[in-house]
Amino acid sequence: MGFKKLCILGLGYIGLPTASTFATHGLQVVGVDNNPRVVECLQAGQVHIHEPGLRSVVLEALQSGNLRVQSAPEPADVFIIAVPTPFYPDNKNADMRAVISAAESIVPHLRPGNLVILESTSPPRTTVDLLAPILERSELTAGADFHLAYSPERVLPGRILEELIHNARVIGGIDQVSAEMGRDLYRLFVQGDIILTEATTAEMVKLMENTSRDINIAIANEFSRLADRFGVDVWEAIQIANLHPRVKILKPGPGVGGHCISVDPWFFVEAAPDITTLIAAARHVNDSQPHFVIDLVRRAAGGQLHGKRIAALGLSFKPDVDDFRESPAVEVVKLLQAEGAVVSGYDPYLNGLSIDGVDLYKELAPAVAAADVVLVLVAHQELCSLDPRALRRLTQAHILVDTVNVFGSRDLDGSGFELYRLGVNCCPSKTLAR
Ligand code: SAJ
Repeated sequence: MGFKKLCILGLGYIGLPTASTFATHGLQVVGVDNNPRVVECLQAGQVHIHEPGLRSVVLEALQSGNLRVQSAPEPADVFIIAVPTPFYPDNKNADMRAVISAAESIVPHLRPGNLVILESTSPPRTTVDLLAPILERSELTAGADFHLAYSPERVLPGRILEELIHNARVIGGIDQVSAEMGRDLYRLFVQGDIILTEATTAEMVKLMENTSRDINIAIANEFSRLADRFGVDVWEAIQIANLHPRVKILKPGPGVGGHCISVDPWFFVEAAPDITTLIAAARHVNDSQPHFVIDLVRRAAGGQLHGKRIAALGLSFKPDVDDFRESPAVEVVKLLQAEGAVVSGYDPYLNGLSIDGVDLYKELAPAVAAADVVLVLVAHQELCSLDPRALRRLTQAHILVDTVNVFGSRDLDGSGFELYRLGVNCCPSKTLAR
């Protein structure tokens, strides 16, 4: 198709790996970010995101001269928009300001024959109803003069570079030619299947994937509450249920975090509130899960949290990443503080996180030394391989609360810990608060 130059707007968790991968596959790539710190950092050859393998791909792209980083777009054959689409915290409506301003910044540079691709997760019909009209301010017509497609990113944080190349990619064009041009572009590095469809279908596919995962985690979390009430070990029950060939229950935990699964289902609810009861209910279940963790810790601590010193182990939104956005572990810490507990935190991936009134450590020993309760919130590798006896030697605490089943199958005999686990009623005399 003769693409030579690509301009990619947004150099975050998706934009930066995508820009670098296109650059290492021979395209001239202009990476654009409106955050001057990101631009300066990359221009100085530093990478602002922790993601396995990313640093070396970015450096290779920069050193080859194929990747340039700057604060504004310039003319190109292809424009990719990969900016964040969070929600407004008060009403959970999609905050599309970054997409709108990225699209507006492309308008002066748009030329006949260009291809524009939106990758940001967006409410249904964004490409046709929001993006096309903005780009048409260029006096070019979508479909006739320039091409337009939606292609969602579907990569898992922690495995981004590998999944970028090997996952199936969906490309939804506003017409057939747009979709085919998108396929020719991504074929430069995508080794998985490339499926062509139309733009609104591709938008829905993305939202359906994350919504279905959210609902599946919500049922696991609700099972953990039921198991607690009925004196059952939810982890054992799930393992047995999953032996059924058509059952695949996910894992309960302190809740659902990150910038995708805890956000995207709301885009459906906003777009069609009258027909999304199940989706909204699952969101409420997952958002309320930190309260059940608090209840468990309160029971483990003997009925009250006020004045208790609690060491929270793991603060990121999921294991083995340095991403603390919408982290349920952080929410648990804040709820504990609100109950008057004195909280310290440990996370081996700490990078600039701060929580008012909480001492945070990258090392385990200072976080747990003076604790009354040790609370495990994220199944980081470091915690999965932790010997309970070694942990016990670091702390005066004898109460261990495990919300992610790190210690469920471990031998704690002789460790001196009393173990309390999410989804296992360890305190049968007291029932769940909610
Ligand atoms: N979680 C559980 N129990 C589980 C699985 C996950 O409580 O059994 C929690 C995690 O701890 C975390 C949250 O859910 O707090 C989300 O983690 P995740 O690993 O399920 O997903 P993300 O947010 O890292 O990435 C998802 C992926 N989507 C799906 O798996 C359907 C990824 O492929 C998407 O590209 C990404 O969202 C995105 O950017 O939309």
